[in-house]
Amino acid sequence: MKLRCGNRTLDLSSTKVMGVLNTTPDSFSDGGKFATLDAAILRAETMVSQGAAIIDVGGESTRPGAGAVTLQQELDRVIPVVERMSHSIDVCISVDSSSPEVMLAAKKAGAHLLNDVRALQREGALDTAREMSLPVCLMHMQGEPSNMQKNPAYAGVLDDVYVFLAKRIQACNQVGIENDQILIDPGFGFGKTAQHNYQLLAKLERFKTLGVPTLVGMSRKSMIGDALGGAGVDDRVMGSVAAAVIAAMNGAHIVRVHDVKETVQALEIVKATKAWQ
Ligand code: 7PM
Repeated sequence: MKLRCGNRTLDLSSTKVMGVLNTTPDSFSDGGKFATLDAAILRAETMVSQGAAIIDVGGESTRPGAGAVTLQQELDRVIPVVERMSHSIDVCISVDSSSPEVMLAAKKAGAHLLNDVRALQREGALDTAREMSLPVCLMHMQGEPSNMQKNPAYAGVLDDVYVFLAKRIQACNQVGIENDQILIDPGFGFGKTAQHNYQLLAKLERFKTLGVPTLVGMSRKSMIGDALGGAGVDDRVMGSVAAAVIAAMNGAHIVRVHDVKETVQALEIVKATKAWQ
């Protein structure tokens, strides 16, 4: 499988790493503009030097219980980074947003991939994605970040997530976004208990029949901490790398991670092993 990312093509025959670039809560438009912008670019350069094939730039804090950010806050956090990266780093740039305005501005600033945790369900998002003709990752989320972890419940998490993603792919096809422009993501941590998350990880291969590449993001999430007796977010590197390896062995094409160097090394071992399967 391949993924067009701007004027480059990502070869997804071996699992690729997407590095998470968290923009700080204070936007770049404030006094700290250059300090935090320089820091963001330095971080992106480091992740690329460690082997990240994609850098994911997000401005909306989607952590459970997070309050909503304003559109302007999101623009202020994301656009300056994408703009600077597109002129200074040779890498596939993805923008983690559900807002059509942010998507459009990000493409103008040089982004190559849309990563929408709401699977283009916001008003205008589907049409904007079609107009921009950028590849898009459609992710499953139950509820909203402010309430999604209150009491996640499914008739059957695997079937429910699968059917949701199949319907969103169909919605994209109906407006002319073809499957070679689409990725899917089960949305680990987005309205799921630890058990739901591990069922999705164990049976990740099921999503192959959707016919598009799979992206997963488990890095440093509570599903890792839960399995490690409540390990804090800074003590989840090994667990996150183990989850990335399992996902890659179970067919994931892209893993979205904070710890790029460690994950890239682990995926080399996966690649060496898969060569003989
Ligand atoms: C809870 C903890 C919820 C951490 C969300 C997060 C994903 C994403 C994020 C993902 C895709 C975080 C994430 N997670 N995009 N954006 N898949 N496609 O890393 O799993 O903070 S936000």
